[in-house]
Amino acid sequence: MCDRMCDVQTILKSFILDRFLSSVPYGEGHINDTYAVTFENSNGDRYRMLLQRINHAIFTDPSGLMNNIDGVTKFLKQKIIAADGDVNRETLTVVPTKTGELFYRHSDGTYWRMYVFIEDAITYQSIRNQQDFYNCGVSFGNFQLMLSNFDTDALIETIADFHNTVKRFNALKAAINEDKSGRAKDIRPEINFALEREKDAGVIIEMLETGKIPYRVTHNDTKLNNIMIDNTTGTGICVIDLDTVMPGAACYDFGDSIRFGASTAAEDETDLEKVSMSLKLFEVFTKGYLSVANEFLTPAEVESLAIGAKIMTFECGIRFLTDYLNGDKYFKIHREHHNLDRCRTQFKLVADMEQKMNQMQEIVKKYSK
Ligand code: ADP
Ligand code: GN1
Ligand code: MG
Repeated sequence: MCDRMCDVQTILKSFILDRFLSSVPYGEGHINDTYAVTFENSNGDRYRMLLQRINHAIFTDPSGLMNNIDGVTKFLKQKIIAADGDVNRETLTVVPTKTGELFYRHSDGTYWRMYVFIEDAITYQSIRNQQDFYNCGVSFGNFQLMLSNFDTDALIETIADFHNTVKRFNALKAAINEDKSGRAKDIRPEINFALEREKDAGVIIEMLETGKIPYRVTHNDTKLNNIMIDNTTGTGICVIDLDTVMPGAACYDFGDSIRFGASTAAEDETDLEKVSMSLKLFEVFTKGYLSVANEFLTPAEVESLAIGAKIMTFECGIRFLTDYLNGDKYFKIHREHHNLDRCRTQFKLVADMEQKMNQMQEIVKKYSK
């Protein structure tokens, strides 16, 4: 692991003094660099920790970011204790440095944090069965419910305008005009698909800004692989990747879950024939999410869910397309044209959701109280 972590010992020793045994790159996130690190304590017991290099090109205020995560996880821990839950597995636990900091700043300018490793649970890139996705809906509903009385003023915006789809759209227009990588001429169909839907970009922001729907504490990145599924029970045990927990719309979380989890193919599938939004999966997630969220959502928020799924998918497609035009500067890529492939799956899903919007709205109605 020494390409990015050249001074492993210094970084690890700033958190834990036990004997370091090994470290392996871990997970499939697009943003941070993650490692599973094994230690051995003085009794000879082995245990793992989760080490992450915070992507500080994206999260430009690592201190504010870690304060958010510390505040949210401590708040969640109180609720978990009150509900007699397992406080070490049902939320992330930040491991502070030996000097009590929430992260370590290395002399090479990189930022590192450590979490307790949640064992006997796993994240999935695609669902194994419908029950998994129902359980995810329950977990993300619960996450919003537990944070519904968290003080939003205590949170900084870790990425400004993260789900402001209008600003995302404007960034796309700028990227098309600048055409930094000279790729615009080859992707006219994708560019046109986005430009034809300019009016969609403002839909959720307008609902928030006019007060039609309230700001809530939302996760904002509710991909399937940001939820740990317990190996024994198969239920969602812990919502992870809390970097983007910020005030937002409830339908951001609902929508992003559908975008990723209700797709019949991977986010970067190149055979678009395989890509569609499964109404069956949409239904099981909606059923799980609303079984909890009916408790706090307003009627207008419930009404925003199906459209939120489309807008979040559109926004993600725009972001992949923008990054492709800008020369792949934001999302990690693993092959040439990776961001274009990702953009294409998102736009295929958007087109499919446009066809299925009435049925999606009916399903939401069926499970709302
Ligand atoms: P990214 O922001 O890059 O997506 P994540 O925080 O989601 O990074 O972490 C990447 C992966 O690492 C997750 O999908 C999950 O598989 C694993 N992971 C993250 N946190 C933990 C943890 N505390 N315990 C065990 N595995 C974890
Ligand atoms: C990124 O970090 P990860 O892989 O969970 C991105 C999300 C996108 C997602 C697309 C901070 O999520 O917003 O929806 O990729 N996170 C950030 O897969 O930009
Ligand atoms: Mg993640």
